[in-house]
Amino acid sequence: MFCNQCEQTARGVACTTVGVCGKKEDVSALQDLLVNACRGLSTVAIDAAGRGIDTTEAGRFVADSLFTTLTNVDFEAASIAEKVDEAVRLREELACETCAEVSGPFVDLTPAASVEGQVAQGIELGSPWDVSRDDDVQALQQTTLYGLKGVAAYAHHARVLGQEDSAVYAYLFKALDAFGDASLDLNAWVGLTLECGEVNLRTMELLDAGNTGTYGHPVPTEVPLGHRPNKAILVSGHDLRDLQLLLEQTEGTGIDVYTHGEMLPTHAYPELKKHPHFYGHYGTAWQNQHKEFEAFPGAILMTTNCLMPPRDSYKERLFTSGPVHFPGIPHVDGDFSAVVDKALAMSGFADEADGGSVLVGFGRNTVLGVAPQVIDAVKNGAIKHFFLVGGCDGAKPGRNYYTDFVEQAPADTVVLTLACGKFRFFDKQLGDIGGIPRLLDVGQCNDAYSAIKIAVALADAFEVGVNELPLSMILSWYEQKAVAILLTLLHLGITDIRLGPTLPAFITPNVLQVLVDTFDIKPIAETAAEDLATILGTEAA
Ligand code: FSO
Ligand code: SF4
Repeated sequence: MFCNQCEQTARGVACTTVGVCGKKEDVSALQDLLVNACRGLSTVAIDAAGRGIDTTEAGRFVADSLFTTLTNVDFEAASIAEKVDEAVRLREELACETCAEVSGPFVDLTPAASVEGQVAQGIELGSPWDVSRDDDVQALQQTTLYGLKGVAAYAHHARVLGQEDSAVYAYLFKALDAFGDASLDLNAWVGLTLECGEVNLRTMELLDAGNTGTYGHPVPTEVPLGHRPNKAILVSGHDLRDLQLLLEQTEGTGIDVYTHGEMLPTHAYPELKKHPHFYGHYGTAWQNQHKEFEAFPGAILMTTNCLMPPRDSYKERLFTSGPVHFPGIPHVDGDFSAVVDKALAMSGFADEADGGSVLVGFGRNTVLGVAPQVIDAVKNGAIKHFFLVGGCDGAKPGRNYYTDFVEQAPADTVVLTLACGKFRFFDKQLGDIGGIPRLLDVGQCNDAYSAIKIAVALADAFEVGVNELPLSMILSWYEQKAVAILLTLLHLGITDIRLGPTLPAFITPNVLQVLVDTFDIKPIAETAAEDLATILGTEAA
């Protein structure tokens, strides 16, 4: 196996025997086979679209398939093998027997009949990028592939809420087909990689429309971090639709629903918060789930990443939905009665505990609703600088930089945050500047679009470009949605981004140099104090 797609990859190079995430060699081989099968399907879909055939189903399938290959989503060999078969079925459906033959890698892939056979096939066919190309082209192919996986995740979430755009699927086909095109040089791959960022922006726009169109714009909402005496279900991941269904199906059962990890910002959506049993938030970021799930006295539903291989202590009360699968864990889609039954059979919380609260709901609508006050505060010097401290959390050491950064940010600065990295500081009391909270939770990683809209609106108000704003982006990455978001920021021409805790293993020194030269992207410094001093032009403390 060779997997280098996430930040915790072994030795900072690649996982080659078993994933640090717990992914096994058979699953890795099947994921490679599935991506390769999607490459063949994409080549045929491009040809079919040229013949006027509707390829929407194939587009949806490719998006869903790529989503399952994200870090911490699908650990189950059988479910991936089924998708390989489905890729081939769709490819055959789109193929034309009487037309000129379509050529390209994997356009005639025939999957083995058994899961074991497909594993062997996946190993034999290898990684879904062209290993015969030079290292820099391979690096850009990998960057594009990982960005595509992020796009695929957002496209899936958007589609579940009724939003899709055939242009997004067309890009998935185009990029996957391009992996086999030996005529594309380094520059062409730079273009395709940045185009991934452009398509991701469109995809995040669709998701934003799906979320806000279905559930309303997030409003500032205080979320309890304690608990109250009732039966309980914990919902983790990112999927708002699953949460909605779960809230509806638990209505009147006496069960309270708690969020975990990236589900925290969902408390701010009017159409979700209206449920009185949508009570509070429990726990922190994904990498703490072993301890937190173990201690939770109810059923647990994992809707998307980041699932860790579960411990025996809570295995029998864990359920997966959507793209998530784990061997031996019941998969439930839409009908959550098994989750409800499990919660009813458990003790739930026996007592009341006041754990304090956090404020969420500072999406673009809320923040731009107070734009005049924010602009005044900047003009009169009350707010000197904005920091977007956003991105994923993770288990590796070095991430305390982000906690330090927020703690040490001067009192005349405002911190916007999103994604699970916020759990390093989400409950810090940073106070306010003239009524504007100093810590503003924009939402999930899936809400990066909202942060971009806020930055663009502020730039418009000051009649400058985003790069001229007193705004610095301090990002943390872990998995492939973060790659897609980073490519979007680069596509928008945003410079001077600080990225940590380590740079991606799939970036070669030459590609890094291009990023540095063009976008002035840089790794985070050793300490937060150093970066704060550089950004603010002050002496390090
Ligand atoms: Fe985190 Fe996981 Fe949301 Fe990621 S829970 S790490 S970027 O999947 O998606 O922020
Ligand atoms: Fe390793 Fe990350 Fe790949 Fe898992 S997803 S196998 S941890 S590189």
